[in-house]
Amino acid sequence: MTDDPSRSRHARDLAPLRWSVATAAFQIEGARHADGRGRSIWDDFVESPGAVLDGATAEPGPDSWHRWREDIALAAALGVDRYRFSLSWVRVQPEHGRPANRLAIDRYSRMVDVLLEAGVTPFVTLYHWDLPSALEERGGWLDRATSFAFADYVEVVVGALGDRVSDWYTINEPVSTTLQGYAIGELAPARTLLFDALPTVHHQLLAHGLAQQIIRSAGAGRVGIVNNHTAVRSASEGDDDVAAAGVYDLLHNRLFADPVLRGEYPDVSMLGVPDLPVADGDLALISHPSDFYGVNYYNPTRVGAAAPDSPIPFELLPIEGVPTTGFGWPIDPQGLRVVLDQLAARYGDALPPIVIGENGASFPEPDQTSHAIDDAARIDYLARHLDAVDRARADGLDVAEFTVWSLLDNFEWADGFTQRFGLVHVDHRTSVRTPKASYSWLRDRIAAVRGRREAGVGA
Ligand code: IFM
Repeated sequence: MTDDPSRSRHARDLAPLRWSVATAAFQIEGARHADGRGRSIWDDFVESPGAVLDGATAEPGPDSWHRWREDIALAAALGVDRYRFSLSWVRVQPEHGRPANRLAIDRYSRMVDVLLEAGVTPFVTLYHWDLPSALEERGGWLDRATSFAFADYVEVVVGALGDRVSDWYTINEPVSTTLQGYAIGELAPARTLLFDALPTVHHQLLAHGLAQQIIRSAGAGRVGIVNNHTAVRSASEGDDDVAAAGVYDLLHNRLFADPVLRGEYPDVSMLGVPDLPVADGDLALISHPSDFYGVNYYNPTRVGAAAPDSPIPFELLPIEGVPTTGFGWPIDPQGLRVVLDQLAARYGDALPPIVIGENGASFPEPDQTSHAIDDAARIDYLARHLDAVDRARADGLDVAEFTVWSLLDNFEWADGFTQRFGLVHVDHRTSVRTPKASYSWLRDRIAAVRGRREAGVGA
């Protein structure tokens, strides 16, 4: 227990940590042309030559559109409290302004029922990056109208599932959409607008606010946003590096969290861009208290001053001397603790319980296997990040849930099928699922923690 007022709770007061595993629709569903699905920016991306590293189109992959019962059985046997999955906007609303697609709604509805029957709480992500192409053609997240189109889709979903789903993430990782999707073009919609991408921050947050309002008015349970956070480290103590690290921290972390948790945007004038397109009432909606704040954490980021001719005022630098994942991301669980501490210090009482919405790692693994892959590096990664969470809770930080990304090997966006994050191996040609050693490890860990709790030993 510290004297810091933002950590006023003692570990004894915290509810037991909940366990979850996550997936996302476009990454696992495959079957892009089945059952009346419409077209999203990710269809455009995968069909653009050279955009995806291995040329994969997300099909068949896990083919969860058809094999979803296997996924639920795997989640249930793991012993998780919840399954985090996203809905495909273009399956639910293949065409904006036209009637919703009954086939998709019924299929998601069955999935919710089967999860509940299996004793696993459905935790629905309303938006995980697959914007309808028709909306992108009208400006996508640069256009305020997209926030209201999203609200229209959320009304449909909440009307269909809100009687049984009581936990909702609104928008997943708005920072990735803004920076990688609209600023530098690594992800769909592959725009390269640099700081002219910033209106997408506000329109995604407005979409979050509108969705939250709809869920609240429907009495449909608990809701919050989930963003990717990173611990930003300055390359040196020098003023230029420290200033550059501050700008990157602002862009990656504060630009999204401040309006949600503080009701205001940080000053972005140093980027030489116009103010964000905020209308009256927007910030009140965006900062309306949520039930949780979602944090996806993978790695810290080292930042230094940019070269004088660079169009951006910082440079992302490698972190030497630490192990890395298959993506080359530095492994540093202490970075997760830094993120949690920063959130507590910056937002104090305005910070609701934190839900770790994603944590996990890809490592090189074979495309085919006949046995459980011994993914010791993933076990080590997860164990060390879980230890960081346990220590944070012991120090009174209210981290309510830990979610592993991902239940399954899946389509890793621009990297296609080349990065495997799953607890369960998937043969992307046959869709056959084979649990890895990390799956058994997590199942045993969850069971052991529950066993100790039931025996009255620890939380
Ligand atoms: O696969 C992604 C996920 O869709 C969003 N968060 C990061 C993961 C790993 O890159």
